[in-house]
Amino acid sequence: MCLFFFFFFFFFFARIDLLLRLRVCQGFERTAKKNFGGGNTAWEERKLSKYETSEIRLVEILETLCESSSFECNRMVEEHEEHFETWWFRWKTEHPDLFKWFCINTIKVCCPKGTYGPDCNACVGGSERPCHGNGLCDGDGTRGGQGTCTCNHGYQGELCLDCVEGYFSEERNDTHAICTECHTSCKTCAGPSNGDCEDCKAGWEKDQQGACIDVDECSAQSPPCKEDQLCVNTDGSYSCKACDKACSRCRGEGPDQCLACAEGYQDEDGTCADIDECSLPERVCPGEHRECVNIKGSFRCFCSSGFEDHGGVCLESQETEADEADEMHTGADSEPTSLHTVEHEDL
Ligand SMILES: [Ca+2]
Repeated sequence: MCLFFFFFFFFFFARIDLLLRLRVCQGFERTAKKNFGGGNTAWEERKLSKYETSEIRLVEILETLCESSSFECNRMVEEHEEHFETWWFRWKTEHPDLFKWFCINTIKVCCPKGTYGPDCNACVGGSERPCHGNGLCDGDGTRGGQGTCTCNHGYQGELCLDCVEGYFSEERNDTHAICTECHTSCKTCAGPSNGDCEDCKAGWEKDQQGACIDVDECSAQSPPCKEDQLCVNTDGSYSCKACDKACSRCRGEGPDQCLACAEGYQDEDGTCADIDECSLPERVCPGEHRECVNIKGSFRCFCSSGFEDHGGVCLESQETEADEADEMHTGADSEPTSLHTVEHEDL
């Protein structure tokens, strides 16, 4: 329940703060201009003065406080209408800042910027620059929160004055700190370039000058990729890409970049091309009534039309009346020949 109210007030009054500050000013400005039409007679000045403090002008201002669609804001204005009237007729001159008078001092829901909690204490790092300008103060501007800091990226510590790993301190004293990101090659550093690294990140190593440079993993004695993969070096890393199907080893992409051809392929003028096994002098689909179909990198054997595979032997199909009756019952599609007898795919 407490948490609900915290969030409710936090978001609600963060919005009210902005709305009040902006809209009241706009309201004042707009309605203030209304009677500055022209001339400068005493009569006009009296009339202006009257309008300036009139309830009509208050109503006009209150009407512009909230977006018409913002139910919560409108309800709040309605709920506290008396407060606004009191302020308008009694405190406006003494406390011209409506936000401060209303939200901070009267209904005690807000705190001044840079302060938090029931007593509006200063945030860590002081109310002027909470978290030393490098983070967000918990509960800033509200009656809730702890006043502690959530540091911006690159900063750490209770006071947000220390740099995280991978950042270096450009400036640092008791109240100010600027942390800047290291060069992408550094794990830790003292400056912005790769020559300023204290330690290199994984995938980078120090050269003779002490700067961190990329490790070319692909040119290592035992490259990190599999034999049938292409190694691609990248800054700080590497990647492994499958060679073309036609290659068992490769130096680049495509069948013309093979170092050796994959099974089922052979070198033809520097490119690994499919072998047509079916046209080889030696029959690859032995046995009677067996036929061969060439496919990329392989071939298939199947029984000729009218024959079926029975344990590796193609025998004449024997479609009995019983079989036909069976098929009529099940409605199953019948395949006249078996195309699935022997497969040599992707060898
Ligand atoms: Ca690399």
